[in-house]
Amino acid sequence: MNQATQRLLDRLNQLGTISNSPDCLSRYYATPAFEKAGDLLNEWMTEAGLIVTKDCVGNIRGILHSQNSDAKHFVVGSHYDSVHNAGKYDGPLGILVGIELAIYAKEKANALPFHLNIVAFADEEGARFNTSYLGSSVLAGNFNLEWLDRKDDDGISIKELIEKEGNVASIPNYAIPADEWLGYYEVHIEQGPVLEDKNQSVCSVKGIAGQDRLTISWEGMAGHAGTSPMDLRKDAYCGAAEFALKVEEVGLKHKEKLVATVGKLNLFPNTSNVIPAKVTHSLDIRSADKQFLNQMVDDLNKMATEIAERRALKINWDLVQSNPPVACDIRLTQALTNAISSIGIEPTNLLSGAGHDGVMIAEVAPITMLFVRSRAGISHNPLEYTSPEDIQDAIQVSINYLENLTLAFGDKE
Ligand code: HGY
Ligand code: MN
Ligand code: MN
Repeated sequence: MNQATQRLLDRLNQLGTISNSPDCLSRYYATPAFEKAGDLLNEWMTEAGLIVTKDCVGNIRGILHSQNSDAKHFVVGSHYDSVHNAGKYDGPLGILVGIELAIYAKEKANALPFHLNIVAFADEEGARFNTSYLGSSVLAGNFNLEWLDRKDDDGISIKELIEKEGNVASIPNYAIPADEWLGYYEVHIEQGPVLEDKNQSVCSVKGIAGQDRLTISWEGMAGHAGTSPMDLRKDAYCGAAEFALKVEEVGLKHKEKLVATVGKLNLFPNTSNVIPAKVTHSLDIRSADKQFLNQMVDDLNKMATEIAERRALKINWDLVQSNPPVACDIRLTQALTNAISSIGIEPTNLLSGAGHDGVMIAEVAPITMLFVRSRAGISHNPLEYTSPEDIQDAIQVSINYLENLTLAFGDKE
């Protein structure tokens, strides 16, 4: 294992211990563990010789400047927030490969025809507020001010958190203007089984599936579990449960092109001898086909309304975030494919079912992604694992990709 891979693994393991929970890796946006991980990334970027800034949303951005002052920006990054009970590769791997790229490029910075930016994005998962890509939307200049009033389970708003670090009015200042982007590159674990089936360490990505995130609440009536007749109840949980099974049914029926998940659920008053009065849950639904995705969301909305009417429940259907499918840039992906072939790997181009920060950045710049094999396709789970050998391949391919871009853009800038 070479020095870069060893250094990356040491850092990845260190980040993997920085958690808000003693029992599992849990690093939600703007929590103490998140801040601690950010400080460490800031230190490593500075050590690599980057000019580092942190914005009020929490993105940490290190720049290795080209000698050509009006060169464009090539951004390499990923996220440093996590889901609850997370694996340690999801997000940090891409940031740490970026830092290794900066270390590699440092001594040849003058030859770089672009400003190399390494970015640790603040809130890709959206686990705390159910709105994802808060961080990357800042750099892309498409931060949605409507998100500011969203509150977490403790009633804290995004606005309050940002205003602890700075002011909301400054957010547009942190964007890279669309005409100053050269492109974006993210190295990320595949989080699926294909590379393992193909016995391949890495592959390029052709695009990212569309995703809608909703928050749905059902309101019935609290009642005594011992005295309320079964046929006279307005049980909010049974309504939500019936709907969740409908979600699964629709997903199974269209399993070739749809995934749908009810992953988070809050119940009130959440007491064993009280009929649930209110249930609020998430709905995460995805497809590469935007029209079909819209149709499925409409169909599920109709099913939910029918269940609510039949059970005399009040329903609230809130579309929190809707991201269309995005395509990776063909030309830049060709340079990445050449880098993959240059280490003797058969090029494969996969669609990503998982969302990534490139979804936001694709609105203003060409994006590329490299997937790295996940053992048994497991992710969002402490069993998530990627081998040192595959990580070493990912670093080498990334270096070769940077060299290909330097050649391709060197004479044009
Ligand atoms: O949910 C996702 O696809 C990603 O992990 N944010
Ligand atoms: Mn991720
Ligand atoms: Mn994730």
